[in-house]
Order: sequence, then structure tokens, then C-alpha cells
Amino acid sequence: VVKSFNEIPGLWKNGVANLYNFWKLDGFRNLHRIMSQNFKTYGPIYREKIGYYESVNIINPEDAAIVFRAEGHYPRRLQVEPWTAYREYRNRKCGVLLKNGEDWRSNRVVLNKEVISPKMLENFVPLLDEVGQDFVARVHKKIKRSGQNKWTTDLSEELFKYALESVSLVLYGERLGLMLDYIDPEAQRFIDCITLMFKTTSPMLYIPPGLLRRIGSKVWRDHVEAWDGIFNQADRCIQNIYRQLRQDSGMPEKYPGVLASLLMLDKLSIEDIKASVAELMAGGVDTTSITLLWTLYELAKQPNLQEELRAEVAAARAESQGDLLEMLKRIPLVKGALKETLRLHPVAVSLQRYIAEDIIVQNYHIPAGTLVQLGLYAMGRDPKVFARPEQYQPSRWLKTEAHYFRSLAFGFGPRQCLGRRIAEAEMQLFLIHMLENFRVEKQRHMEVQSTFELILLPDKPILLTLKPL
Ligand code: HEM
Ligand code: 2DC
Repeated sequence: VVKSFNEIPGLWKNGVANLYNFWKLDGFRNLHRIMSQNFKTYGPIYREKIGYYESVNIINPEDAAIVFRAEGHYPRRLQVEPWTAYREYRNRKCGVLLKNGEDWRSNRVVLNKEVISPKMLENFVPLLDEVGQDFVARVHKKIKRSGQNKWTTDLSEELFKYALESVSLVLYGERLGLMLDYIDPEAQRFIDCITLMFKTTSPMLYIPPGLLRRIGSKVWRDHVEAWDGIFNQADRCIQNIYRQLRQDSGMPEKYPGVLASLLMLDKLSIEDIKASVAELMAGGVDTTSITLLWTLYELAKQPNLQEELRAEVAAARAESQGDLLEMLKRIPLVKGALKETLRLHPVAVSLQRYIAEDIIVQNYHIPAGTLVQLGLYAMGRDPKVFARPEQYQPSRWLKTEAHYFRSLAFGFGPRQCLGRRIAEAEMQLFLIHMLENFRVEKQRHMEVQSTFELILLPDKPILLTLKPL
């Protein structure tokens, strides 16, 4: 017989006490490890209440499939309250990230065509390739200047710039110039604001932002300042394109970027376009750059694997004869490496959905409207889901069978990551260029773990050494 909702194991009776314990465990930075531990304590399903958030947590791919099948026509995930609170505070429209219901769907349908449709890749790939080439040229220059035929550095700043340059070129059809020695201080400020925005979100996750706002707390003020900086910069970029578009009428001869395409399409209001394009710009920096940093770190640990990937890239380059889209079809191991990075170091600790209908998971009844979380970090490291989970093994993704609901780093279904195609192409092209030019090495004794700052980040700087081939 099916067991009732109230029989699900876990601590869900006293939300305030649980929040206190969570805080004592430094839960804000350890959320991912606490979730993994909870699955070890309670098994593959547990119920939890922290502060005012109540959820059911699952870890199995088969259960994830049940949840996503019940997500309904307007899938909804956990609201990041500080983000919506900022928009309310400043009277700003939400983009697709924070919209819900029909408003979300009608915007998302239009954005899908311009941002995530595979057809757009032929527009994006040449642009992203250009930035990849510039990144490599910049590293060569740094190596020359070092006078040691190598460059040892924490690449994160460079990767943030690479990611922002890439996503901006796709969105606006214009270069920001971040691969140069002297960059626009406003662009650097934008990057810093995104980091601050994520950092100040997690301590506010479980406390009503309205309360923090009333008491004028420091985190809330920093959070507002961060979003202000993000929107100021995004608005400037958007205004700039908007003005240009009104000046020169007529069809552009080359692909003008996502923003101009959306403006010319004229299917969304300008305010809606601005809101979603700003989100795309902000969402396109830390996510891909950190994933690339983790990938280089993993490849530095395994020189043999690195050579294998290099060989695949060389063969793909030769076979595709200058056709980049063809080349991207011939690098399954590189794609496996990115999946492997996101398995061990997912950007998002969990995926969440408010289910639209009743479901049965692990023989427990879960009523419609419940917030269900898939522990993405925990799943990636569960030996029942991935054999030898501690091993970084891109080849495990080559067999096409047995991936059922296991590759979920970008989410799932109509509410999945809107930037997915951009992120994937950007990261693949980056790795291609890096593998074609440099060997990556790391300091011998250095174990890096994840820390939760809304997204998962390395808990210490990762020092890598790049040597020309
Ligand atoms: C949503 C992951 C890069 C923009 C999401 C979600 C995840 C995710 C897990 C939630 C999906 C769901 O609930 O099913 C990632 C990862 C990235 C990445 C792992 C890179 C490694 C990007 C980039 C952009 C972006 C580059 C912008 C260009 C967005 C937006 C949403 C989203 C706008 C909200 C979509 C909606 O609610 O309709 N992302 N993301 N992401 N992401 Fe990403
Ligand atoms: C954080 O408990 C932990 O892609 C919470 O590009 C649940 C939660 C809800 C939504 C998730 C968030 C977590 C992590 C960061 C995500 C976000 C949805 C989109 C966002 C995964 C798991 C992200 C990074 C976007 C951010 C775009 C923004 C900067 C405009």
C-alpha cells in the first residue's frame, strides 16, 4: 500500500529549530554537503522544513522523471525571494527567470526561438569562436611576458571576462573589448556586482527579505547595490543597441545579435525584452566561467586524459575542414568532459518544481502543490547512480544508453536553462582552443571543494600552469 505524505522521513515539524541548526552547521556554505548527508541518513526521499520553506527531497533519476512528468504547463521552481524583492523594491519588470504562469510562457516561447533553438547555433558559433581565439592569443601573450615559457595563475578573473565578452557578443552583436589589457572599468564593475549579488543572496534565502529590508540590514543593502550595478550596465548596453537600431533602418547584412533580433521581431514589449536580456547577460558570466575553471582543474589532474581529448580535437579539426559546426559534432569526449564537470561540480545544487498533480515516489504519496527538490549535487556523487562517482571519467557519457535523467545540470523541459545552447557552444569552443594550444598543469597538493554561494563555487583559488604545446 502507498504510504502517506506524513510518513516521509525527515525533519519537517519545526521549521524555526531546523533553521537554527542549519545556521549552526554553517549550512549556508554547506548546503550541498548537508543534502548529501541527509540522503545518507534518511534514504532516497526525505521531507524537510527550513524556516518557511517546506520541501520533499529526492535523489534518484527515476524519481526525477516522475516529478518532471508532473510539472504541468507552467513549470515553477523555488522563488529566489531576494531577487523578486529587489524587482519589487525598484519597480522593475521580471524577465523569464522570475516570471511565472502565462506571462512566463508567452515570453519564453518567443525567447526560445532566438536563444535556445539549435538553428541559432550557426549564428552564435562564429562569434564565440572569435572570442575563444582572442582568449588563446591573450594567454600566449601572458606566457611570453612571463619570460618563463609558462603562466601560473588563478584564471577565474580571465574566465569571467571571457564569459562576459562571449555572452555580450551574442546578445548585442558587439565586442566589449575584455580580452585587451585595459578594460572598461564599468565592465569590471558589472562582473564584481554579479559575484556580490550571488554572495548576498544565500544568507537571505531563508529569511523573508521584507524583514531584512525593514531593519536596513547590510546584506540587503549590498544586494540592492549589486543588482543596481548589474542593471545599470545592462541598461547601458541595451540602450546603445536600441539607439543604433532606430538610426540605421533596413535589414542588417550580418547576424545582429539576440537583442536586435528580438527588437525587430516586435513580439515582446520593450520592457519585457530589456528584463530578459539583462538576466541573460547576468546569468552568462559566473556559470560558464566556473564550469570551465573546474574542467581545466580536472584535466590538469589527468595528463593522459588531456592528451586523449587533444587527439579527439585534432582529428575533429582535420575532418571538419574549417566547418566549425561540423567540428562540434565530432568531439563527444569533450562534451563528455563538460558533463562530467557538471556532475561533480554542478552550478545548481538542486533542481526544484512545484508539482502540478499528485504523484507517488518511493511508495509515498505527494500531493499537488508540493515543492520537490532533486539533489543534483548529491545525485552526481551517489554510487548507486554513477559507478565510481569520485572518478572524473568523460568516457562514461559515450555509451548512449543509461543516461536516463542523469544529465540534468541545465535542468529539464520547457523551464530548463534558457542559456544552455550558448553555454554549451561557448564552453566547447573554449576547450577546443585551449587543448589546441596549451598543456594545463596544477600544483601537486591541492584539493579543492565546492562552497555554496547560491551557485556552487570552488572554496579556494585554483592555481593552474599553462604551457604552450
Ligand atoms: C536557468 C544551469 C548558464 C541563463 C537555469 C537552471 C539551471 C541552469 C539548472 C534552472 C533550470 C530548471 O529549473 O529546470 C546553468 C548552467 C550553466 C548555465 C549549469 C552553465 C554551465 C547560463 C547562461 C545563461 C543562463 C550562459 C545566459 C546566457 C538562464 C536563465 C534561466 C536559467 C535565463 C531561467 C530560465 C527560465 O526560468 O525560463 N540555468 N545555466 N544560464 N539559466 Fe542557466
Ligand atoms: C539555489 O535552494 C539554491 O542558472 C536554492 O543563470 C534553490 C535554487 C533556485 C534557483 C536556482 C538556484 C538554486 C541556483 C542558481 C540558478 C537558479 C535558477 C537560475 C540560476 C540555477 C539552486 C542561474 C545561475 C542563472 C542566474 C541568472 C541571474 C544572474 C539573472
